[in-house]
Amino acid sequence: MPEGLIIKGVGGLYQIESKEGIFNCKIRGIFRKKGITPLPGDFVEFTIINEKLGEGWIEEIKERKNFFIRPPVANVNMMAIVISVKNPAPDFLLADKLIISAQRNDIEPVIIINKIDLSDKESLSTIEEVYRGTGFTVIPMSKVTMEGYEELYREITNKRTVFAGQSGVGKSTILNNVINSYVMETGDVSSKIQRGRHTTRHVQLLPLKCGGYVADTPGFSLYSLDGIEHDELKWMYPEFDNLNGQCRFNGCNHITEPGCCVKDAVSKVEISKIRYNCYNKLYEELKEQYDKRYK
Ligand SMILES: Nc1nc2c(ncn2[C@@H]2O[C@H](COP(=O)(O)OP(=O)(O)O)[C@@H](O)[C@H]2O)c(=O)[nH]1
Ligand SMILES: [Mg+2]
Ligand SMILES: [Zn+2]
Repeated sequence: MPEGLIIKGVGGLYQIESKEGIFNCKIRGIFRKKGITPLPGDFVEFTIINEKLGEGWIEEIKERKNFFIRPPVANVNMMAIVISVKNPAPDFLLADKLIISAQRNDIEPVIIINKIDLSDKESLSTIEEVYRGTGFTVIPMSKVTMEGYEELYREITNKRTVFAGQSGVGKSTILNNVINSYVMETGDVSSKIQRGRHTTRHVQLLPLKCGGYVADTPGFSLYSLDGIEHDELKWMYPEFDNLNGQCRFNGCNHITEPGCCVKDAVSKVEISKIRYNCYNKLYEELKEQYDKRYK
C-alpha cells in the first residue's frame, strides 16, 4: 500500500505527499467511530481510487511520536522558540515552558533571538548568556539585516519544524521569509494566498528545498506544563544536569536544600540566574499542583 505524509487537512479532505505524488484523501468511517482524527504530520497508508484525479482513502495512521491539538500537528521534531530583544521584551518563563514541552515530546528546541537590529551588542549577549549552559542552538536573527536566516535554514533542513513564542516576536515574519527563500516553488500555490490573509487556523506543512518541512501555523503558545512532576523538572534543565550528583543531598531539587551545587553555580554566575529563577517559579507551580492533588 502507498505510504505518505499528511501535509494539510481541510474539511475532511487530507492532502498527502507520497512517492506516488500528491493525493487528496478521505478517511474511512472506522476512524471517526474510534474518535481518531488525522493530523498534518501524520504518516499514513492509503489506497488510490483515482490516479489521474489524485483521489484516495486513508487506510491507516502510523503511530505518532508526538502530537499537539492547538495547533493540530503531529510528529514534530524541531521547535523554533522565538523571543525578541525588545518589542516585546523576552518572556523567559514562556520560553522555558516551551523548551520543556519540546524536550518532553522528544523535539529539539532551537532558540531564536529576533529583532537584533533593535538592540546593542551588550543587550544581545545578555540574552545569549541565559542559554549558554543549555547546549541548545541559539540563533540571533533580524528581518532588517537578514542575519541568522542561513543558520536557521541549516538547522531546520530535514526536520519538521513548528514556530513557537509570544505574540509579536516575529514568528510570521521569519516564517514568511523562510517560505520565500527556502520552500519549494512546486508546492501548492493556494497555500500562499491563504497565508496572506493570516486567518487560517489550519496547519500546513511546507516542503523545504533541501528536505524537511516547516509548519505554517497560526502560532504556537503554551500555558501549562501538564503531566510533569515538580521533582522531575530539574531533569529538563541541562545546565543543572551537568552538576548531577554533586549536591550534598541525593535527589536535591536545588531549591532550599543546603550544600546545593546548582545554587552555588548560580551565585558564581556559572548558571544563568534568569534560568534558575524560571526554574524556581515553575517548580513552585508544579509543587502547588502536586500538593493539591494529594491533599
Ligand atoms: N525591527 C524588527 N522588527 C521585526 C523583526 N521581525 C519582525 N518584526 C516586526 O514585529 C512585528 C510583529 O511581527 P510578527 O511576525 O507579526 O510576529 P508574530 O506575532 O510572532 O507572528 C511586525 O511589525 C514585524 O514587522 C525584526 O527582525 N526586526
Ligand atoms: Mg503571527
Ligand atoms: Zn542541588
